[in-house]
Amino acid sequence: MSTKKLMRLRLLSSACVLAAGMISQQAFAHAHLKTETPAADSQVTTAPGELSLGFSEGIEPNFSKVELSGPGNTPIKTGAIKLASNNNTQVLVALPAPLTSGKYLVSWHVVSVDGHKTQGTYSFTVK
Ligand SMILES: [Cu+2]
Repeated sequence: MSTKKLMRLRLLSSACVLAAGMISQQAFAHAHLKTETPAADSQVTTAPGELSLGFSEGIEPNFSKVELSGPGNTPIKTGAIKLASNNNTQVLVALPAPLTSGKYLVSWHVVSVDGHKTQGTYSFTVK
């Protein structure tokens, strides 16, 4: 391996260490939330049967958590985190009871398959 290549590798790995140290959703190669259903800031007229969160990296469900709170900050009971079959970037959370109308906040903390933690929140409204 050439010295130039080695240097580049070193730079890359130090960048990853730096990124891992930051509490940031934008950090390189960590699991960023890319899509969500219901979508962030959306208003839905039909109460969703589940929450679906699509990440940029594979997720470790045993170390990840998705919490939902409803109007007045009420915690909403959800099913356990599941991954979509054949897609470990897609997190599914069942909603056993229909959501009443109001604003909901989704709060997620995930560990990606590379062992890094990311977290974030978004909300949606059921009309
Ligand atoms: Cu990472």
